[in-house]
Amino acid sequence: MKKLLLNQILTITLLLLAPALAWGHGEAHGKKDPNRKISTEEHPFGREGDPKKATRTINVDMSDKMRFTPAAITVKRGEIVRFNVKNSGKVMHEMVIGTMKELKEHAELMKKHPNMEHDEPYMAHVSPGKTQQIVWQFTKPGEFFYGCLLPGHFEAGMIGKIIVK
Ligand SMILES: [Cu+2]
Repeated sequence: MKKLLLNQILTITLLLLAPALAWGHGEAHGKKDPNRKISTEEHPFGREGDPKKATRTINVDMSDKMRFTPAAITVKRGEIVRFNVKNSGKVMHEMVIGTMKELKEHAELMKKHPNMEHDEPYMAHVSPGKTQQIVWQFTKPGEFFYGCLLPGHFEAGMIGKIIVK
């Protein structure tokens, strides 16, 4: 009798979990698609990097205190960096790499269209408790930034700096 009850509980738990698991799979589209080719598009702040050629790994943490840790990163020109972007908060966060001008424009756009779906090689939209990767090659020297462009987060200081030497 007790065993039967346990089985029922397990079945119910699995049924409740199923949509969550399916949702997790849904996130595997876009740039997470394993058959997708690496973009060759050049941006003012570099280009997408081949994960197999990554020469450095940097762990970036995002928190509900609206902060990135670390908040400043120095890389060498040409370096292919794998960013492991972790959301240790309880709300959605994202890391978007760009120039300050691009990030500001993008943040404005997000305010007008809060549910805007986007997925580019230079961004990681991360659910609470999850980790996602960005692999990026910094091809030009200069000062670039990364920000969380969810409404209010950028303004609250959720921003970091990348110096390419
Ligand atoms: Cu955020």
